[in-house]
Amino acid sequence: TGGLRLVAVDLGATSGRVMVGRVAPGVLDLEEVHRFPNGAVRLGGSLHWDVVGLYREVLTGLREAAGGGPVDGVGIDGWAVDHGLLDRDGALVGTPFSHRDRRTDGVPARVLEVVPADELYAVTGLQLLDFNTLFQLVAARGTAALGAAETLLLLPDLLGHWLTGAVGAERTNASTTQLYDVRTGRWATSLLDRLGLPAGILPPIREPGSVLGPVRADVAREVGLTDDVPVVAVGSHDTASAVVAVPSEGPGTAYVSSGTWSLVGLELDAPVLTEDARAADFTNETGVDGTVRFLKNVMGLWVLGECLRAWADAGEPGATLEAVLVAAVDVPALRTVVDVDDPSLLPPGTADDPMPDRLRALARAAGEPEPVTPAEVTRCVLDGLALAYRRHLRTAARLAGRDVRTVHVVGGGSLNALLCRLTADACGAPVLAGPVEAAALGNVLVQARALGADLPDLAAMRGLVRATHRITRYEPEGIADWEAAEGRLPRGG
Ligand code: LFR
Repeated sequence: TGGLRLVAVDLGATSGRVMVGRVAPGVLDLEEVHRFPNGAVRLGGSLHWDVVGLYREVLTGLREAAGGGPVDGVGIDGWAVDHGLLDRDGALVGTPFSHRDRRTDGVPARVLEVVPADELYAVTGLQLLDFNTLFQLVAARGTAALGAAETLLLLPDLLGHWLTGAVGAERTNASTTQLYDVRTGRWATSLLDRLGLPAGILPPIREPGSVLGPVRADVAREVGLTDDVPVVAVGSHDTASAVVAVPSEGPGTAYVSSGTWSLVGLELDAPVLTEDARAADFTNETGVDGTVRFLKNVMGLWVLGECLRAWADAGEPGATLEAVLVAAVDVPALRTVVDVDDPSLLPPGTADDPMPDRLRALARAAGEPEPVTPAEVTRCVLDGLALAYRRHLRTAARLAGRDVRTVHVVGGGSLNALLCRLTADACGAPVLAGPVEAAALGNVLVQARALGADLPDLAAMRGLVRATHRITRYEPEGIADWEAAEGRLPRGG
């Protein structure tokens, strides 16, 4: 068996990459062939994605991949909830919005007047994030773009459509929209009806592992692919793909998928739709093979990334990622405790209102010492992330009736040794860090199975990840009193 050579497109909100994965018995490796920065663009006062630019980057990556040898399949995953609208000619209407745009401020409260929170949770099982697709559509009611829309495509499905012509909504990403009924696995059409939203724009749901179709002939020619290369629907939600590649060995493990966002939780067999889960605002997203991602969004390394951007713009000397992480080790633990999930940290920093100032404002409001230097700000963010992971994992364990004995950290944040140490310490459990490119690996694994590799289930996929990737272990060290720190959080535990 020669194995498979598969292209994984993994779109992150701050960077995208195109990787070539090789899968054969006992083999799973990735080579990055193209990486590009990504970020929302302020356009006419709103935050948008340059989706045509993203498509061009995908083509560049495909060309690189095709140049290196025959390609057996292509899969696309990316961040959730954001989408494009197509009109009846199949043309994009409007410019897709970023979920960090402020137009959904206050929308959830208006929706809850029509659909009470307990009812909404019973149907969708999702945490109330202002940017859920549901709230984005409610904010778009009455706009010309929504009026002209015939089809809504989540971004990975939109790019897949441009590559193949196929139209559909891959299930794992559909489950993040809050337009999806987690009980039936169908679109929640009566919910849309009640809110005056056009349910007819939601395309048929397709399964991760199904084939969209071959790359269009003109596109294949343009990038140098052979005919009939299949585009496979993977877990197109990046978090779904990342969780596929969490090298866990069974229950008793939790994960932190650590990228721009940190997604903190458990993999379960069935959603937890209890009143306690709703009150804790936990989400039940659908995973590959019918699993449930029972988790909470934590603001993640976005906050540090925005600080670094602000320091670079201000010409702050030596405030690189490497330097601030080294310096942060020497800042006393829990010097400043802030709630990193505070909504003020969601929008991109601006010249007038840079991210470090927002952290200082939160500290002031909570009566905490203000973090002044980049090292202090960095430590404040990392301590805050570790504290959030601790809180949410305890809550997840309680709500799901599970023990958490180890915490897997995957994604870019698994390279952040200080954050991994703090996470182990805060959670009181060993952290197993890696793989870094979990989403791309999960993408490749689901493609491989769809194209005939002997990877019957998630356990087999994870076994292959364990056998082929180095995992770094961090033990709790007694760095700080995290329990006491919880009492310093404005919202408590
Ligand atoms: C992570 C992620 C999260 C989702 C957020 C917004 O990249 O997909 O799972 O909540 O981005 O789409």
